[in-house]
Amino acid sequence: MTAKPATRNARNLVLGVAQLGPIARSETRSEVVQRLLSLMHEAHSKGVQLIAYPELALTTFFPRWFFEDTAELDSFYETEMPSKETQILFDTARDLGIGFHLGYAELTSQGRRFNAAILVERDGTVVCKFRKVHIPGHEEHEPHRPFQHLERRYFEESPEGFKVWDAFGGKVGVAICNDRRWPETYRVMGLQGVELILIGYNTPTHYAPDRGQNPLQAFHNHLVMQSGAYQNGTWVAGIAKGGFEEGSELLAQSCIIAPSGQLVAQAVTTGDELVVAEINLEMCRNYKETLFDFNRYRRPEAYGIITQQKGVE
Ligand code: ING
Repeated sequence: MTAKPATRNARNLVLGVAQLGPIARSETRSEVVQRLLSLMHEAHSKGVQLIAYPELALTTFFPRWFFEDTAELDSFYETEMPSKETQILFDTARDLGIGFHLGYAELTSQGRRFNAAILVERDGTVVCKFRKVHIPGHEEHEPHRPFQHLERRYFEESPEGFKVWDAFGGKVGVAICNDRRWPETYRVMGLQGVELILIGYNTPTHYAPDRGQNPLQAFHNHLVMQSGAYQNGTWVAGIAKGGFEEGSELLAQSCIIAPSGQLVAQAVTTGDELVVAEINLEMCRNYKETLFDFNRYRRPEAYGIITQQKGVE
């Protein structure tokens, strides 16, 4: 009988990535919330302590259409969080002692629109509300496209940037969809000691500006998150809204990635699917205190170009 290998100092967290399948335009908030609750109960039965839902998890991906009528556009936004329909999600999570991440479209009382995500601790306290920094797509209606990607018309860029919060026994950060493609997203949080980054996404597999990228969507999706995880010694969770949604094939491939860059769990369907892994936040030290010891090896004084502001001649 070989001796049981000594367990590394563990700071474990049971993480549940709650991938969603398509949400129909006609689906009500309450119908969607029922799907979220079903995944939450499944997560609780599996000992999950933090469940993460995708970007814009309460509605269909509405930036695929051009709305002239503001009232119809407004119907896809939340003016309060929790709202009447999501209060049951907050109450159930608190009763079950499970924390959650939820992406949604935010319409503020000043009329400002953000692609947002809220992070709530197991006792029901709100850890943070994050707003998407990198907004992809286009601003004006482009009728020639098979479908629109009007995020730049419907959302403002976050003024706050990327922060890291003490929660779930570690240092947690949030990014949304296109944010995951920019190395700065991970490094700005890496410099703050992040140990887990939650990234919801809605990614059409058809990319109108360059169809050549279409067959590479799954590869690029994991490439950027695995690189970001490894180069900053952090866990990364990618949470998809996937499947054939209102005529658009959305990439699934939800996953949990270790600080080594390894995929430790991933979805195998394009529908509602819970992906669970027990992650050891202490594993981040294996990279943060060796290869990526920023204080010892990183050379900001040699990176002159990175300090230039956008558009500076
Ligand atoms: N979606 C996409 C994303 O960055 C996109 C935009 C689509 C980029 C297809 C590349 C290819 O994943 C959002 N919502 O940011």
